[in-house]
Amino acid sequence: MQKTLILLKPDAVQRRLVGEITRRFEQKGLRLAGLKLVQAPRELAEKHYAVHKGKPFYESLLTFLTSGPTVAMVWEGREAVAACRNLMGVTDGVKAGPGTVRGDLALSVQNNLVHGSDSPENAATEIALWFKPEDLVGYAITDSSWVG
Ligand code: YYY
Ligand code: MG
Repeated sequence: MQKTLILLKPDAVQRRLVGEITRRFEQKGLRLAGLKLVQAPRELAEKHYAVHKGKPFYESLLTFLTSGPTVAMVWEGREAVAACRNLMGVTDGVKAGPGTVRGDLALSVQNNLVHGSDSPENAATEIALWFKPEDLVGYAITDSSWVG
């Protein structure tokens, strides 16, 4: 089964939206494989957003991601990367569709509550940045044959 990294960024924690957002991934039918609260050091934020280095919003993005605790999660399931990106909505909260996390709960581009890996390859890299292999838990979900 495919895995993806989801971050509930510092604005989600500060706005007390951790439960509301986590509920959406949970109810989709994904399996929670890892969960931790992290005060990200700058070095981790730099590695996580390395692809955006040099862009005008890069420094501000790093300041944001290190400005308070982040909830890091690994979710697993069929096409987990795409399933989570669909639940999140597009980057800009104004443009994100209703029913998505960003569309329902965000108005900003930068402060858009959630990060989700954009490919299975990037998911593997990002999961390794935020989690040790032993932090991930494998277990059976009893309704998995119903979820598909
Ligand atoms: O994957 P996603 O989070 O939807 O967007 P990315 O294009 O990967 O950008 C990462 C992050 O950077 C985005 O969530 C907000 C921020 N950002 C920004 O502050 N200003 C932009 N013009 C583009 C992205
Ligand atoms: Mg991205």
